[in-house]
Amino acid sequence: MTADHHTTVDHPAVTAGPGTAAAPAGAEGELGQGRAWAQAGRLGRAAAVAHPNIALIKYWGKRDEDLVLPAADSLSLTLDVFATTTRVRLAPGAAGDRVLLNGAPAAEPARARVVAFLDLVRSLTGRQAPAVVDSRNTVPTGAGLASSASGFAALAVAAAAAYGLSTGARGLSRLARRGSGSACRSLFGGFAQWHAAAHTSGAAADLASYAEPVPVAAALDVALVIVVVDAGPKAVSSRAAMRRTVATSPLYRPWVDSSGQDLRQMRAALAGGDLAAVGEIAERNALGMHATMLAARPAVRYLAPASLTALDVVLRLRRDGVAAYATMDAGPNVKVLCAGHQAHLVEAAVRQAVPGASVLVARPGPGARLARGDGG
Ligand code: 2P0
Repeated sequence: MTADHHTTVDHPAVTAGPGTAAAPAGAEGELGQGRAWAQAGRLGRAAAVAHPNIALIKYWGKRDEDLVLPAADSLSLTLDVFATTTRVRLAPGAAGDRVLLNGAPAAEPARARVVAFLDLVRSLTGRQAPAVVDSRNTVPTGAGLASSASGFAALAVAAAAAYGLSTGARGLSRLARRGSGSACRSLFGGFAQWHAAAHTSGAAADLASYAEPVPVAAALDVALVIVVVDAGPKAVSSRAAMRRTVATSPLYRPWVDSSGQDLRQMRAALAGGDLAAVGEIAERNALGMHATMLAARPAVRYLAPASLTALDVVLRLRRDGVAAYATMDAGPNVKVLCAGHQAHLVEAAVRQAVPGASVLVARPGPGARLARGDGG
């Protein structure tokens, strides 16, 4: 960790904007400055909960691997399902960090990523104690269902509180980003945009690259029907896949350029409450991202036969007048964006057409926050 990283992460707290659930309710004020936060720092232990987010405008490719700076802005919806709860307890006498994932010692490379993240928090706070991290996911890990987003968002909040880092939601978003890019968006509830700050580099970009809530028309009623066609871990990690895509895909640059336009149009569609436009933009952005991977050398193909069956159902629903739009991440599972009041129609159609898939309906969920209990 360089001195640069040490000084640049530690910037003044910024009040979380409207639409975020990161700030605890009541008089405690902003996450990172309330009484519960101060107490966690004194006791050296904290627990936090975070939910995954699904990008409607995708993050795919970094311009700085060390600082986790993306090539382009992305925009996501935080869900109300698949929460991760993470407890961090400082263990001053221990020989090193202990990392538990769903009750068992974490395997590599997950363990090393958590230890590197704790090293970053230690460098920011000057507290050198090792820690015990106990993280519990309610989502299959590594299956393209955003477990690293909820995982590192919860870890960022719990570790920052336990080590006594005083910062706001924006600082925590920047911190979570260093663990896993998409995690910076899970600090916030509902829709959030992660700024790439592509016009800057190094320390200035590190300061400017965070997520924040996006204004959305109050009337916009959305649900995401999640079609899990395969819950197993993927063959190629998203980190490796995006690296290969950036390095070898001739379609990558054109997609990044069109993604900027998608993002501007998406913001307008969300502000206007135009579900059809939101869905169309999200679907083309996701399929374009998969096209960049298919053109990588060698190709990265996450689409499975059952994924295509699910995509066909979405087209059929639209032909039948149901506003349903697909998005996919670094895995074979399909997420269908639709109106909340029509989610049951989409769910039934998918269940019938994709036997063997597990299907559940998610809705907009809250941002990362300290959990009840002291994390002990
Ligand atoms: C996203 N994905 O925007 C995109 C779309 C997958 C496809 O963010 O290397 O686990 O830890 O920064 O955040 C998955 O990438 O990658 C991801 P790292 P991350 O949600």
